[in-house]
Amino acid sequence: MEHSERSFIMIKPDGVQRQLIGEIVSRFERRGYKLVAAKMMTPSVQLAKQHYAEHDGKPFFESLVNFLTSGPVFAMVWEGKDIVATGRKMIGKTKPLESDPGTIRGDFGIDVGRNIIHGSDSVDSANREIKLWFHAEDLNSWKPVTQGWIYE
Ligand code: IDP
Repeated sequence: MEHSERSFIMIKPDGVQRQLIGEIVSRFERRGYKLVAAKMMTPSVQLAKQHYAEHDGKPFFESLVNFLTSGPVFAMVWEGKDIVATGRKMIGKTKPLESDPGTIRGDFGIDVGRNIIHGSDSVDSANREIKLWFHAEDLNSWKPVTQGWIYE
């Protein structure tokens, strides 16, 4: 019973400003996922560009980088069974207005450029993003006592 899939989840500057850190962390905790790393930081332009490299050249790229570097973000690594796909479901669609109520973007957002949170879109992206934002020694291996009540 090893559920070691990991995802990089980041509360963007709008989510931090709107004091949604506790709300969002709580949703992942209550679902049964395990927090293995977290830090608050203001990303450098270089880091933001690397993170969103796949969007380089798109019309919204510059404003996206400006937004992400405008203030502190709350970067996290969460672990558990199917965390990448389930994390995306919990987050909602890229556009908050297209996100169902009950999802994070569907409950708290309106505009795409203020969509509160990032979550890795594949296991490969997760591995890349975790390496980009965290040092290996910042990732905690631990076994929550609740594990046997969440996984059968
Ligand atoms: P995702 O965050 O749901 O994975 P992506 O398509 O990877 O969505 O886009 C990354 C981020 O770029 C989005 O979360 C959003 O902040 C921003 N973005 C995406 N498309 C647009 C757009 O058309 N206009 C403005 N910002 C956009």
